[in-house]
Amino acid sequence: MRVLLTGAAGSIGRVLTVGLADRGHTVIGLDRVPAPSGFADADWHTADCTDIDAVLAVFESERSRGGIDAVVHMAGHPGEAGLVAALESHVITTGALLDAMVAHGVSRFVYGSSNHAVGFTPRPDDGAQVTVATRPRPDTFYGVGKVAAEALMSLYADRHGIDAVACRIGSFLHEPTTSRQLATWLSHDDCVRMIDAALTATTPGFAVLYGISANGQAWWDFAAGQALGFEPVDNADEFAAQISTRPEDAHENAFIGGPFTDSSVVRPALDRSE
Ligand code: 15L
Repeated sequence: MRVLLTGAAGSIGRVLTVGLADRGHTVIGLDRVPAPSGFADADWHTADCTDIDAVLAVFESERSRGGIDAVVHMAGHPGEAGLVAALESHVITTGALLDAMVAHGVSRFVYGSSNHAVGFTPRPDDGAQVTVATRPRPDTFYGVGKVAAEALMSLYADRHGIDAVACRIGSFLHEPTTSRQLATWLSHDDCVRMIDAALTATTPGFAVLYGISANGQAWWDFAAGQALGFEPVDNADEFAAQISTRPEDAHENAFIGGPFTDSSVVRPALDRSE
């Protein structure tokens, strides 16, 4: 598939660029910054996804080169900011990309959503796993942005028939380093497996899955990902012996969103210092 990858210069983007190419996809990078080394200039667009004209220009210029089959949207600020910044970073960008897809007849959208869309969900204490049917329960304005972006995807799936898969990513890291990450870790290779499955699943419509590795201590249900063909392989348990306990573990393990549920991240919705 010819895949337009937003946030291609970011940490997840760089892993996906290599991993998706290894799986036979042609990756076209899009980011606000110039191409990192390893990207042919011809396969790169420097543009801001909040700018619909810039996004449309990317789709237009790719038309003569074989077009775009799918969008993988990983661009966006990966942490907490004010509400306006969160809406721009996660919702406006998603809206601009979905509008460009409708205009150009592109029907597959894969989104880097986050566990923080349901971050204030208490961790089940009976060994049960949280499913994708749990209600949206953001822990931050970041999480609110992810919930709203998922809602837009649902709208465009119903209204325009777009296949839109929201991957609620856990902790994308080389290795887990905390107790919570024994549950939430997503390895680099499993991230590539997840996105490849979301790209190639047959007519998923609007779907949500949890983006974690095959962690023995997972709090989140694997079924939704498996239904789309995502079979994670790595397991954070392999690193458990090297992870020491910390005083903050109890708080981090109380809710899905871990440190994002801490009072230290609380700020006004309309933060005038931004
Ligand atoms: C995320 O969505 C964040 O982008 C990342 O910074 C981590 O906080 C991660 O979730 C996590 O929950 O570990």
